[in-house]
Amino acid sequence: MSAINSVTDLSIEDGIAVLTLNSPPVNALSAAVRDGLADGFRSAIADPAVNAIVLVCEGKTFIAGADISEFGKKPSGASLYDVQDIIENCAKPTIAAIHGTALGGGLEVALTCHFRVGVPSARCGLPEVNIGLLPGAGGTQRLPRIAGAAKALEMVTTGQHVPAKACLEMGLIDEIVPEGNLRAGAVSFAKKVLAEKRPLTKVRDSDAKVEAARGHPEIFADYRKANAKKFRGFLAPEYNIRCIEAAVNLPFAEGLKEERRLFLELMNGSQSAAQRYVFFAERQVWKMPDIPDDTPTIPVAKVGIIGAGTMGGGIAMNFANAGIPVTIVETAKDALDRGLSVIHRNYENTAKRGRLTMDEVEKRTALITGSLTLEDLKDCDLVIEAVFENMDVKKEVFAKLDAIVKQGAVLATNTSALNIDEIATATKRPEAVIGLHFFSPANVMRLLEVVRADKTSKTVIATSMQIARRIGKIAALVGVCPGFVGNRILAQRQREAQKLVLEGAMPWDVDRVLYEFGFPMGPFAMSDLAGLDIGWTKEKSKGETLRDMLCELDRRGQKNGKGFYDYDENRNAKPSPVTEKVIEEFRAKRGINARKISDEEILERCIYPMINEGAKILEEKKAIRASDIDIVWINGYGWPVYRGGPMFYGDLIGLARVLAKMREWQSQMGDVFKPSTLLESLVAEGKGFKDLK
Ligand code: T1G
Repeated sequence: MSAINSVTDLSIEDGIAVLTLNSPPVNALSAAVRDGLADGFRSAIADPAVNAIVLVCEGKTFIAGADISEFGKKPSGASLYDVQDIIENCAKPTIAAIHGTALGGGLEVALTCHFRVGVPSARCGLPEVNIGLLPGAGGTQRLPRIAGAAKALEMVTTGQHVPAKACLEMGLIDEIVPEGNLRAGAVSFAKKVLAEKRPLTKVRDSDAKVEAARGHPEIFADYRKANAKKFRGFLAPEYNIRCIEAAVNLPFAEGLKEERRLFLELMNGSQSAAQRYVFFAERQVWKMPDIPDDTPTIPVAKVGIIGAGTMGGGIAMNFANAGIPVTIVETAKDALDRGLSVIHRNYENTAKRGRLTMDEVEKRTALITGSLTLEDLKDCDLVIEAVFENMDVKKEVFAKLDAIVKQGAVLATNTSALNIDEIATATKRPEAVIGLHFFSPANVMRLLEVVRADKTSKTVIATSMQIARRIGKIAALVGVCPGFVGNRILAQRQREAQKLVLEGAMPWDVDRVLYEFGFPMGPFAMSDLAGLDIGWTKEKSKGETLRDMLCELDRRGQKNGKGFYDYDENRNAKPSPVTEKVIEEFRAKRGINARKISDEEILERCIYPMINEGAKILEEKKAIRASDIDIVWINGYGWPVYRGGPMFYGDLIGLARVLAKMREWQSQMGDVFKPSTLLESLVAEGKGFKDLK
């Protein structure tokens, strides 16, 4: 075994050269790895004792793509294209031996080898679209030549990781070798190739599958149409489609040029910058500076949930989905039965959509037990309270839990707004109390706000973050304050959206601007979906808000076909002349002269106070880092990932502009627009949130 460089070794066994990469954590194509590949292959090619070359990786995975952390930096080392040319023009058989995930540039390197073998657990994919890019090293030209245009379209626009078996079926992998025996399996495959004198075909020269799609533009037109809603606002999916079109309609070299052109456009654009930022932010969010990685955690083998309502039921499903038995407690049998039947129905619907087998449905529902007594939670490791949002009720529940549940358990509340420090005072073990704020529907929404209270122990925090990962959530650790991070920032947008309507805009104007910005829905359409009468009663209504007036006119939202919008039988919304009249009367009663409000002002008035509030959250240390706030908004509130989140967006447009606008509005409309001190100091130093340590 000889070292080619710090991350690459070369050994020769019976005439087979084995080039081994070892660059943790994921053998990404860093400069060192590219240099190692170039020099390693050159050396093996030049060595007369070598008849074939196997490329294999140490660690948990084959090459998982280009090194994303190098993007935007001055390139160094061998270029990926040069490495690929060396491999592809090798006259000796080359075999890529795949384990873990061959992704992006990693699969593109493997596609320049003559053959690919993999272990059964291996997966292959071109997930560049998930970071706003496309496979920029020939992947969009070589993949369709193996998998065909339709499969290639699907892989490059979804970024899916395709299991080895399916890769074998589509010809992406030539042989599956025994799990745990990759190296030996690849070497014997190489010997077989030599013994059988198999032809050394370059993927780039295999045109049959792309020719089959030539003259069938409907493949692309239908695909665009079928995915228009899903790809709305994103540039990368369309650019990936154009590359596959180029592969079908152009000679390889032309297609490669077109791929390069489109790749550079995306690479230099703000969408990919945002999505790459989010890639790393989703990994950073788990890191808690004052909670060491070796902090002891509590093993969670049994979970209790109090309240079988919408939230309680959804929360229970998360644990059952992860194979953790759950006991769900209600105060009354009918409420319990209702809650359990909703859970059952949800699972059945998922099975109907083919995403679960009935066997899995049975397994999961069997893990959920209903109960009418809190005593049944005494030996739970984690108890999550999801009862009515009332402080007295919460404190009463926690006092009972404190008396019943074993010492050492985590006592969590799903409150979305109440003060958890105060809830904890109802127990003699405030160090065991924490907030686990799920988002509705709790079994679907990925986000979990883990809310540390003043006395919450590090073990309870570490355990909560660990359990969050186990149930497939992305968790952000936040501090206790009204609305925590997500709802606190949401309140800023909602307030301004309401005010803009009083000042002259219509609800559908505000919704359109935010929809075009990339949110799945605007605040008024969202209110109609949730129901305008949540927490509203005729008796208590004072007709002081628009919502009051609409509810008094029996406009309850989508559920009765009228709210801010009017809805047809298919729930399609259209602006309502009734609402328009209500708003004009509302303004007239308050002596407000409506004014024309531009889309730009609507957007800025809704977004800038959110950024300012995010800055306040950081200065109050209610969030660890700015990117955590972005993760909360992308995963919990529909902020478009290709805009990176409110804090990233603030840096993108320039904090000076945000501050200037906040000061202008403060002078016109008062201290609700008071700039955060942090925002002022960052602007004064010419810095952004990205510069915060
Ligand atoms: N570049 C740099 N760092 C990477 C990386 C990459 N491609 N992939 C992972 N990491 C880091 C990550 O930040 C984390 O660091 C650690 O590795 C473990 O990752 C020319 C342009 C491979 C499925 O998009 O999907 O090729 O936080 O926590 O859950 O066409 O990582 O520990 O400091 O995610 O086991 C295309 C991205 C690149 C794949 C493993 N490739 N990676 O998941 O671990 S663009 C990708 C993943 C490209 C070419 C183009 C996953 C994984 P830290 P992890 P994991």
